[in-house]
Amino acid sequence: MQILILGGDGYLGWPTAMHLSAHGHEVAIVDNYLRRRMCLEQGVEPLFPVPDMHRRAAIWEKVTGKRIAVHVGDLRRWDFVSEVFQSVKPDAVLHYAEQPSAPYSMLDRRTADLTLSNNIGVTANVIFAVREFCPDAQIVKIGTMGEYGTPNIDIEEGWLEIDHKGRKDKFLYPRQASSLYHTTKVMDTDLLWFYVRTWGLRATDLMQGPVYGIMTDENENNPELMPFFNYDELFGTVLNRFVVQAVVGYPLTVYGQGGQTRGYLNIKDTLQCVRLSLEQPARKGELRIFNQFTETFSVNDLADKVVRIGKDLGLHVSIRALPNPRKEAEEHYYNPVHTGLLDLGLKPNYLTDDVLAQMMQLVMKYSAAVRPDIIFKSVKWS
Ligand code: USQ
Repeated sequence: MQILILGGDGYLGWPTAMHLSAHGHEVAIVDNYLRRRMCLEQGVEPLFPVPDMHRRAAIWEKVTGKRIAVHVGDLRRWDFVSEVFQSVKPDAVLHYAEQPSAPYSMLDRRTADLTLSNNIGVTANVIFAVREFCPDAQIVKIGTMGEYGTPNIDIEEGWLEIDHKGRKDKFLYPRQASSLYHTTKVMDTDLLWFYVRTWGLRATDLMQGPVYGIMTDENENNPELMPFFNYDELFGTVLNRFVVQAVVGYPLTVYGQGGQTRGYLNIKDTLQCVRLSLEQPARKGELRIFNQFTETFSVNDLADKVVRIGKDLGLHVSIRALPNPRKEAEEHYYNPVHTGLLDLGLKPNYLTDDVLAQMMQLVMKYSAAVRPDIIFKSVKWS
């Protein structure tokens, strides 16, 4: 397949590009380096330097003989979007091109506006471009488990049948996000569903939980191909942050009571899930939704694991419960269904002690580069 990856420079975008290329697909990536610019703007940086997209594609080609085409530009601009779609002629479009941080979206009015206009505007352009240039291509979009929030009932995979006053119908599962970023993902799903109904497009929306990890099959033994890995409060996900904190002796930043439970997955499983969704596409006129995670943990569960494995590795790891800067339930029911991707063939890489120890050992090689001052800034929701 000819696959166009939007957001190909990011934490997940670049590893996905290599993975799909390694599996025999023709891959083109697009990015405007928004993540890198937001990091510069906020004075935070990834754990290790990451070459730009042209350089990474050249390294990949040298190692594998496979080419990844690179397009640099802003997907909010229609002239750029139409040029890319007409030159690539994709069979499938994988859409990661969003501002991905909940805390960044809650910083101030300007970052809220950027999150809204970038995320909704790019999703709309992707939909318009697919209809105009490649109406048979599947759109695979990364949504988030955070769209559902933490309801006091089981979370289904995207849809809910409702029996009301003796009549039945099926609807998108109720969504109640807990940050502006997560709310833009809810809006994306609504946009997709409207145009799937109206224009008969085919789409898969992947409700992904927080991802952890660095190593994938494609970057092993080649540090220059590792992902853009953040550990700061704005752009780092919680387990990635805890691992870095443990390595440098910074007490683990558990927010509030630490009972916040989410569905987590290894970065290797993100790659599997998107590949399986691309290779076994939704039907025309179908919006298919999968819950993309492999196991659930509370923040306390993760902190306890990191303390235990850290001690095995000779690290001094402690926990510091901090007042929660976010507005979220700290003790709640959480039972989401997640069978759809297993049915497509996902073979999970669970968070075993070995996996966590390997990740810590890798981060230990970069401990001198860690900047403790960017770990906790307390971006408040209120
Ligand atoms: N948390 C802590 N301490 C920290 C950081 C986070 O206790 O130092 C807590 C948060 O309050 C939250 C949980 O850990 O309850 C997860 O936080 P996170 O920062 O790992 O995840 P989140 O902000 O929800 O966003 C991340 C990604 C986002 C993705 C989302 C999936 O940045 O792109 O959509 O995970 S989900 O969480 O399922 O919505």
